[in-house]
Amino acid sequence: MILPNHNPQSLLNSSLYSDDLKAIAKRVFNGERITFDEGVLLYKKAELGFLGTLANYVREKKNGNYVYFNHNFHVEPTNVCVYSCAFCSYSRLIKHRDQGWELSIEQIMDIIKKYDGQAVTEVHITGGVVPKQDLAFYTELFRQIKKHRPDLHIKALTPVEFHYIFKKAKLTYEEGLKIMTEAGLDSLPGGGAEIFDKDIRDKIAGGKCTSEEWLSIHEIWHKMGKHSNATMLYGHIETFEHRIDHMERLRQLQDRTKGFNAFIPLKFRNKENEMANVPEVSVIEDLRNYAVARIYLDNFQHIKAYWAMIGRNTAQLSLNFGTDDLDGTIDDTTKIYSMAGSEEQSPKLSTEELVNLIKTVGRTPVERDTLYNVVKDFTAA
Ligand code: V47
Ligand code: SF4
Repeated sequence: MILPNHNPQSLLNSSLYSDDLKAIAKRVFNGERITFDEGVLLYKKAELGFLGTLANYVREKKNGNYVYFNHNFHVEPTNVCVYSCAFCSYSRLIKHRDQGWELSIEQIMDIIKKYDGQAVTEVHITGGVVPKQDLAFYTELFRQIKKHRPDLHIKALTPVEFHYIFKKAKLTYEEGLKIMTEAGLDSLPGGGAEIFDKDIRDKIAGGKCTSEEWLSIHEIWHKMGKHSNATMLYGHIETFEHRIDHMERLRQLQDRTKGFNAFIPLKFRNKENEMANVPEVSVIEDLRNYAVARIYLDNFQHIKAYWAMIGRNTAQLSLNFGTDDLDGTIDDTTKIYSMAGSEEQSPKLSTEELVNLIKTVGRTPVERDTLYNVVKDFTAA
């Protein structure tokens, strides 16, 4: 097991590190924010041990020894999509819709009802974008879910879907989000952010909502007193500057609203998509990226390692490189990552497995709900 140095101050005395890196460490120990250029410098110059030690310091200051997870499952209403993002292994274009699935409200309710009597707290709903799954479809779906199970937190849809649905319904973002909330929407997942730089976004995800639209929808949502997550798709054709630019835009929005719960770096997986020629980055790069995110995003409380995407072993390792959240039990209900080549071909973990995974690296598991209220603290268990 690679462990960061648990005496972070030793970074300042070590002859291994240059003065510019030590200046960044000093700033972090003083509780100060690092700059754009310093973020880029960390990516370019700092090795894994340095980053891990610094990120672990921040992580323990913010979240102690705790690692959060929840009891959740996914619903993917369709994998047919009007868009054709180059990195997506999952979607089937409208013209190939016979190869995909498009669930009806009844079919989705059958999935929801499978969890009757089980201690799940969240349903995560997202998928492709199709004209049929419009405002009326989702508001009716949310109403039926809440009627059947009022306590189930609905974390659903991204600005990619909202932008399309609201435009079609001739609604402003404010009007549309209000209607969705009244129907039962509780919070937003972090998807669709990809990478905010326009040139790269146009190349890999052209046609769907812009970065400004993504950020605007989250800002409006936060100003309604609601919460959401943010993701970043990394390890493809972007540069380190693009990653810091992405995090900088999120950091600025978070300063204004404080509405983000967690930041979730998503590793580009290259199986059977238009970008299959782009090699995947190494596990070392994954850990470095988690660490830089933890150090840079000083106003985000949680950094999530999404185990279904990164694989449970790397997710476990990342708990020493800045992350404090593993997402949830999932129950083999998402196909996005298995189709893109994740190690996890049937993502499903029992509470016991998640708890053991966390305890094995000496951390304390805490079951949370979507908004990070504690459901069960496993300190004594
Ligand atoms: O937006 C699609 C990504 C996202 C690939 O908020 C890919 O709790 C890598 O956002 N390689 C959807 N990534 C998933 C998502 C998410 C997942 C877990 C938890 C939360 C949360 C949010 O998946 C998409 C896109 O960025 N994605 N294809 C791929 N080949
Ligand atoms: Fe559609 Fe989302 Fe896949 Fe893009 S990433 S093609 S928007 S399902």
